[in-house]
Amino acid sequence: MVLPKCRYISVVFFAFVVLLINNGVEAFHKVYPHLQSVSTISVSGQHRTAYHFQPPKNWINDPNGPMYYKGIYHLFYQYNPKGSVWGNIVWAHSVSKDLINWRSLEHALYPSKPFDKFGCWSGSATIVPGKGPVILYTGVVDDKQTQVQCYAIPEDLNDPLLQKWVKPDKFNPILVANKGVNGSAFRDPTTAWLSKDGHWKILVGSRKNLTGIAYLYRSKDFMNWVQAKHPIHSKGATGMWECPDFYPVLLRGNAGLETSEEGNHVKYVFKNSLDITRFDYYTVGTYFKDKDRYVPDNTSEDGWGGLRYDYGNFYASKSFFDPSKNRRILWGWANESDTKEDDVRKGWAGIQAIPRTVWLDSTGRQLVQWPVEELNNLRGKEVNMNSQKLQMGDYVEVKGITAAQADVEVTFSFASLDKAETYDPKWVNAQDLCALKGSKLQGGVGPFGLLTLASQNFEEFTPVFFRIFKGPDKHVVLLCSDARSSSLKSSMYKPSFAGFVDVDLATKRKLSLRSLIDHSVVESFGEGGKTNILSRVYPQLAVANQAQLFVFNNGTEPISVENLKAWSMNPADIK
Ligand code: DQQ
Repeated sequence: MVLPKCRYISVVFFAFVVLLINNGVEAFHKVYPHLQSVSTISVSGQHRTAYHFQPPKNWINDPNGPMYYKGIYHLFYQYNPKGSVWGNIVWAHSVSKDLINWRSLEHALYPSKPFDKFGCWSGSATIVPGKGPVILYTGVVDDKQTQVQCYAIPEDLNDPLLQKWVKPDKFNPILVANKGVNGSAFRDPTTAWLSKDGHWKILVGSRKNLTGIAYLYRSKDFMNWVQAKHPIHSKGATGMWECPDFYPVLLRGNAGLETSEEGNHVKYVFKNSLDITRFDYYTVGTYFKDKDRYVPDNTSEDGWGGLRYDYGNFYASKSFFDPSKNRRILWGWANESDTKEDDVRKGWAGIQAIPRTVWLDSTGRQLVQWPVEELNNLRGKEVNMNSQKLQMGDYVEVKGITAAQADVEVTFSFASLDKAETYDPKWVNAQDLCALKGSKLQGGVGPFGLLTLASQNFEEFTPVFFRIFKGPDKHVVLLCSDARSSSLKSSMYKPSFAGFVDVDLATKRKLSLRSLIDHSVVESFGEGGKTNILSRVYPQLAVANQAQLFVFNNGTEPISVENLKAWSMNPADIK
């Protein structure tokens, strides 16, 4: 879809304003020099998560270099060891046998060399046959934030925990910005893939003015890298492309593929994290290997209006292939939505979303994501609801579980779509539409869904719900995760996050929803993981055993809760 002219102009204008506010320096993370090293004295537990990954204290952001090595999952992440706002960035390192329970190790990378003196920023891991894991990361060399790409290798390949990492002087930094490449917007190398022509290839995110760019580099020995004549992909008016990710997916089936796999059974996914919007966008397309160019399919809009991994708070994500279960797994960072002052008071900021298995939908138009199956091992007490009718205005409580720390799977059905409201083609922005038509506004088919983290008298609640419209050719399905009433506290970001769901209701009159509720996060998967939304929320009343969970319907068409299963979740063991 091409952006209408007025929208294009406003996008460019907005992008300029953003860049100007940042004095032309990249927007990446807001810098609060006075708070960067304010050490954490105490950690507030009220909104800490029980089963989403977070370290005991301080700031975290992007997941880095996830991999599976000798029976162990490794997660590295951007971390401020000195405080709970962004700054003093190192690669923290945690290990796990099941992606859910984690043990932290010493920091893997921290500024120690001239080429990373001002920060060890994001990057990826590649398991190089015959060599073992190699980390590629961005080193910041000066206070002007000049960026170069560096590598690190394990000190002991026999240690499955990979506890010590070294940054050899030979070949480091492996990449500096060539003439014509913006050296302060040159970062986040991808996992490498090995082409049939014997070259390793990686991408590095960048921008030239407002054009987002992913440069491609080739190497025969993984150490000497040469920039390809043209980028693998670029797009005007999208700004800096942070944390690009590029990987093959099976055309049919949900198994994952190793990053170097190629052939006719494969499509490609190209993801970038748009610094201007702070959302992760992807396209599905074709990789022309002889030319080293990626072209999105015409069913995948490229840019601001395109597909997102998640229509909520989910950024700087990174995927990896897990050979032990033949799947591709996606990690993403969920930032806080409260204020910096709150974060300093809390003594922590940032969580990782639950790792998600990712594969290509049978339509070929989009990805599907689902929480890794290991999460189910935390499920405790279970309650069920079957064939529960919901008339307009009905709220039925799901009792008997810990509603602030739960996993809920539900299928809703409806007999007819006749009452669906008419869709106005002007409603292209799902989040605005969700704000316009909240969970309490009576509809035709919907709003219906889950009311999570609700306080006793509904002073606070976070609804996750569907609303169905009659479009010109087919029905339009909206999924909302609306944080506007999530907290009585006013000074924070409470967005009405929403996305459209690509589903054909002509053949089935059902929609499914799964929500992972974990104190300050509601992470939802619509229609089996086609449209996903993570919201960060900070209830003041709907906390611990004061929180309640409901199913509800505010549409005139009766809704049936065909089947609901909800579990109290046990805490993960994260040390
Ligand atoms: N975070 C890192 C950068 C990356 C950004 C710095 C994305 O490498 O571009 O902490 O959140």
